Amino acid sequence: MATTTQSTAVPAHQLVHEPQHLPDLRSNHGAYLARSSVGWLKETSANTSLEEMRARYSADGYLFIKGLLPREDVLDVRQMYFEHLAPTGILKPGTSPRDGIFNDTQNPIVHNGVGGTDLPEDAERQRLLESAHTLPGYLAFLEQPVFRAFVRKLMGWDRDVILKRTLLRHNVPNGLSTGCHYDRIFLRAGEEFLTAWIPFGDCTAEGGGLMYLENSTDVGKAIEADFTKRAEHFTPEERINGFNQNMAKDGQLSHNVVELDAEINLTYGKPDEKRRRWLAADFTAGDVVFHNPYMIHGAVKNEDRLGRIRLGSDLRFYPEGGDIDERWMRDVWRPNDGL
Ligand SMILES: O=C(O)CCC(=O)C(=O)O
Ligand SMILES: [Fe+2]
Repeated sequence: MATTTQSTAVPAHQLVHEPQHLPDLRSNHGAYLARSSVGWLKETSANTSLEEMRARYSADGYLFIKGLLPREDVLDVRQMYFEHLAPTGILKPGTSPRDGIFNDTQNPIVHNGVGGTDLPEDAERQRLLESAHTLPGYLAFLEQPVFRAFVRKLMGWDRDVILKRTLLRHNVPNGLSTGCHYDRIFLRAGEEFLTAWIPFGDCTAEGGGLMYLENSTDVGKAIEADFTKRAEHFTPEERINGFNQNMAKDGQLSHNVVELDAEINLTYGKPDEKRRRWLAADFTAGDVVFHNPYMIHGAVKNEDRLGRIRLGSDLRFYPEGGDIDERWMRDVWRPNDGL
């Protein structure tokens, strides 16, 4: 059930809908965020004007488009991925790979995916995670002309380049999720790149979707300026390393969203400003969220009541000829690529 929270003077396309029950959001460690620190991502319908989409992206640092991609194509990738991983025992016996239901008799940590901190120890599991990134159906999905044309139109680019290193990340229920970060930590060149996060399957806020810190572009930039200052004496190799000694072990700002929220509020909150909330969504297959290099975000811990495995992919686009982090152009994701 959605209720409208703004006055009727606001044009219909700018209305923000606040369902009555905000989700319980937490990351790998720590408590749930207080409800007063939680909100919903602003939805944009696929037929919104380009001008309005650009205005939202620029003002909010993200653009959450409902139903941009054909649902069945997105679910085809989900099915393909879980058929590929099925030999690892990740799926509940008797369920379909298209549904992607976790076999909860298994230890979630053994079934860690890419990005949820440490990889599974088992070499065969790692090999399958790696080869999933070269499944022909997945690579074809990334090349969809309509989607790529949309990215160029949104950004006003004549030609786009998609980085070869995309990340297909699954998070099983009660397993580990991606920590909180902004993408520029890992992509050390170019100010203009665009990230598209695609959930492959329906995924509720509490089922491991992304959460974004509201209006955090400036905070990301301020943290980056601080890292840059503290890295002045570093060698160029150290500076380009997202895991350098300024950073947490795995380059994330934090795996505890409550702690990070308090720290950011203390350091960057202003008494006359409304406290920033963490914005989440119930995603459905076909949705895409675009975000800028400095927006702070992370994955919610997957506590899906239906046992669904969260699968998403992060794609990054640059304008052709733009300043690019070439390390991400070398190859698809590999377990030991050091990035
Ligand atoms: O899928 C995830 O867990 C993280 C995605 C992400 O950080 C991104 O798309 O930039
Ligand atoms: Fe990210």
